[in-house]
Amino acid sequence: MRILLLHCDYLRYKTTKPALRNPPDPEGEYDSGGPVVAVFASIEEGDAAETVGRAAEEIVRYAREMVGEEKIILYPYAHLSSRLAKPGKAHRLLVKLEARLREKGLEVHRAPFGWYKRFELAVKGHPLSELSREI
Ligand code: A3S
Repeated sequence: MRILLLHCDYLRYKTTKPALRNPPDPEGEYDSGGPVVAVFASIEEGDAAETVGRAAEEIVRYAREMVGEEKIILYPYAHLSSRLAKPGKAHRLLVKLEARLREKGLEVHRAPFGWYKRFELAVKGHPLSELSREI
């Protein structure tokens, strides 16, 4: 799994068109209305439940300990890897990751899987506001 972590002043998106024949999530739109940690995630071949556990720990460490943010948006993003997992598995693992982050007490929004989206965000720009992790 590859993730890009961005500490943002805001993030908003709106689905535009389906990117898969039958997207597993409905269309939607979202506005964080304030500061949020954006987690752009590419699920890779070979990722498993254990990968999800380690990703959740990394995300909690970043959000809570490094930038002091409890609000997360988990954003499926197919552009961080050339060894992507198939959509069914990728969606399943993202749903698990969402649940794991909630269990850890974070406020989580998961963006719809399998859609093109228009999005807009503002990265805060402090030294820890951009980080990537290979898990
Ligand atoms: O590839 C088209 C859309 O399907 C989802 N997707 C994945 N996301 C993460 N990891 C994978 N292995 C995936 N396989 C499929 C994503 O929703 C993806 N859409 N252009 C963006 C949305 O703005 C996108 O990556």
